[in-house]
Amino acid sequence: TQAAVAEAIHPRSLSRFLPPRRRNSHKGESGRVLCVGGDHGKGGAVMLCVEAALRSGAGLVDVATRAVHVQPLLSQRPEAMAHAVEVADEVDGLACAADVIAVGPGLGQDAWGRALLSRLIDCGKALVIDADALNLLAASPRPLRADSVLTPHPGEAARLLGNATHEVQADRRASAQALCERYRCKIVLKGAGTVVASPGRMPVIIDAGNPGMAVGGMGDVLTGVIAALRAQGLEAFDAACCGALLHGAAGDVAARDGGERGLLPSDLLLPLRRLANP
Ligand code: NPW
Ligand code: AMP
Ligand code: MG
Repeated sequence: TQAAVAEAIHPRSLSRFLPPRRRNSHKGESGRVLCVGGDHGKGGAVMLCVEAALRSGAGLVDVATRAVHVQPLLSQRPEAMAHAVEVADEVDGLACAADVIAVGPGLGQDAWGRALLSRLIDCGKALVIDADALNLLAASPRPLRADSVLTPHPGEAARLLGNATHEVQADRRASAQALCERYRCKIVLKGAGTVVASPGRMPVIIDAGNPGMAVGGMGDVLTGVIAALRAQGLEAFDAACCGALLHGAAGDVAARDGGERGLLPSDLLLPLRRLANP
């Protein structure tokens, strides 16, 4: 079957996806990303997503989050444009202005997150869907744009497939293929040996990353990276492959510098910048 074969890609391939910027390039050309998430108690997740999008080269980054997170976010990262969104329809104008929307980090699964996700799917923009947005989607599936990128870890993949984490892990390539057939979009199945899959295509295995990356917030960084690459014009499958490669390679640089144990998602931010300029 198709799931039996796959192509492995290595950080050497980054230059294939990431040409130098044009000399007279402007921020509009690098795209506008909107990051949506950060319910009460989970503001850090959307913040990591924002920082990763900026360090991966997005031209402009907006964030829609709970009011309580706006001030801390701006004092940490003034380059971000932070908007308090307590009522879901307040996100519409931001969604209209965006080239790509990253939704899910810290979104929660209550009425707030559910209403936001629903409006963002309706707005018809390119989406990168992660974390709680995947859990909400698993609970009530919706048709998605074919160029949407879903970034489940094995636990989220199991919820999306209606099986158990150990079944996902027993055949990761087949699980990624099953997800793209069910949801008709691009899948990044995370974990050691990340699998990137798209309907009718040979899956790609990412030859980068390390067990130091098994720490809360690491996936929230990946979401921002992929969204930034989409905003810079990479098509969805390329953005998914290149994003997972950049993220894994940044994790490897950070682990070489200071070891795997105690590695933090924010340690990836500067290596990301370096690797995004191959
Ligand atoms: P098990 O137990 O093996 O069946 P959840 P979350 C599985 C936000 N965050 N290999 C494993 O399942 C996120 O953005 C906020 C195998 C595990 O118990 C989300 O919105 C942070 N299994 C929200 O929190 C930092 C694996 O999944 C279960 C696996 C909840 O996200 C943290 C855990 O997953 C966090 O990012 C692997 N490689 N990886 C912040 N600073 O604000 C995962 N599993 O229950 O979906 O919870 O991923 O923590
Ligand atoms: P999340 O569970 O959403 O925070 O995502 C974790 C991120 O770290 C994903 O990009 C995983 O691929 C990566 N990661 C976690 N554990 C490992 C591992 N053992 N080897 C390589 N990458 C990992
Ligand atoms: Mg996650």
